[in-house]
Amino acid sequence: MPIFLLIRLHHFLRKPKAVTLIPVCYTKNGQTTPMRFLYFSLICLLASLLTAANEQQTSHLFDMDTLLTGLEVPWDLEFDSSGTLYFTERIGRLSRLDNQKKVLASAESFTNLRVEGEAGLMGLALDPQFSENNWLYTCYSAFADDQRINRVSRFKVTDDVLQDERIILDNLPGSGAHNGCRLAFGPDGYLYISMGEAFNPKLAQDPTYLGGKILRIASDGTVPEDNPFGNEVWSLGHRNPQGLVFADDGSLFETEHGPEANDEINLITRGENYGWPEVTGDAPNAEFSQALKSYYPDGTIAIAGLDIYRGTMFPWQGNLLFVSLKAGRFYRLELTSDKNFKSDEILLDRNINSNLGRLRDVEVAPDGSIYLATSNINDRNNAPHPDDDRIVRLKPKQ
Ligand SMILES: [Ca+2]
Ligand SMILES: [Ca+2]
Repeated sequence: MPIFLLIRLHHFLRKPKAVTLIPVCYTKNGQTTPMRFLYFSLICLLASLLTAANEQQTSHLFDMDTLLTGLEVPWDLEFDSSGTLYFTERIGRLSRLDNQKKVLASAESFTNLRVEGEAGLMGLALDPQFSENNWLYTCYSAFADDQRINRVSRFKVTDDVLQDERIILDNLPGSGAHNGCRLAFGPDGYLYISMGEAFNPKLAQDPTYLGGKILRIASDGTVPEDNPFGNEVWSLGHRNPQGLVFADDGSLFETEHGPEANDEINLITRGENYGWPEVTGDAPNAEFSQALKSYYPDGTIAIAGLDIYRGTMFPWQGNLLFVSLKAGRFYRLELTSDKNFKSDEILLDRNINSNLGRLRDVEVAPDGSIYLATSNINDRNNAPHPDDDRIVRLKPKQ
């Protein structure tokens, strides 16, 4: 007879949600003696625990389709209004996926592209008028006279090729890591850019230094007149911001990696100082804006991509969705009406109900399904999956 073990995973989770039903063993002839039954049950219990640890069960929330495999650190997923996906890979590929994948640009398309460590081709944004002008924007790492920099460039997609590079913001601080580089257009039509402090933590507090900041520019690179410091800086005191998204009401949310503790989710306000390196997390401090939410006081999970749920496929309208590298987690976070933390939920976790490993980006498609990008190539902790890296699509479990 089949033996079913209901494994409750409370002890793995801070906010336990996952319950996994694991069918395990059958006896050969369907009959057992009491002693054999006990012995057999113990073996089955061990086998099922190993199965749970090694194969990891998929979530009870999602049906998952793997859309692409064999990628190398897909970094930023973005959709046009018709639902066609554009995405970067950090090694310097920019591709489009509708019915099939088409590579629009490779490393040579980017001026002196610098691929090393956690640097390379990263942020991607489509122009608000993309359907008319075919302009898209990338943030990438480069060498300029042997200096490590980051830059933002505009390109045009013409005949399935990325062309006409125009550098709109150059010589941003760069390093092997802490490069930031997420892009988002605001409802004001300006382009917002997250910049890491390039391992110059003190300079994150200096409004004349463009690292450790959220920047705001016009799409031709000029500085808007109402920026708070007379340059590109919109907010300061950031460490390595890897997620940036606007809500429908114009609120700007950001994620950033903490040092040893306290990754942050921040609500970004013009001219505000978010504390790095003086303070981290959500401890009250009159001098600095505290995080909307931080994870965790006893260790980081390396939060990266961030989006806001829009659609009807899941009942999560207006929730923040974000993913983490180190913990391989996918979260949703519900806000109060005045934009404070209300609750959160871990939807996927690499140690519990996900075989995706590290997660780099999350993007909600126009149809309300949710896309995730993995980031296991060069994973320092675990060997990559044979199919890494991947882009998957999540729909509600049928
Ligand atoms: Ca994205
Ligand atoms: Ca902070």
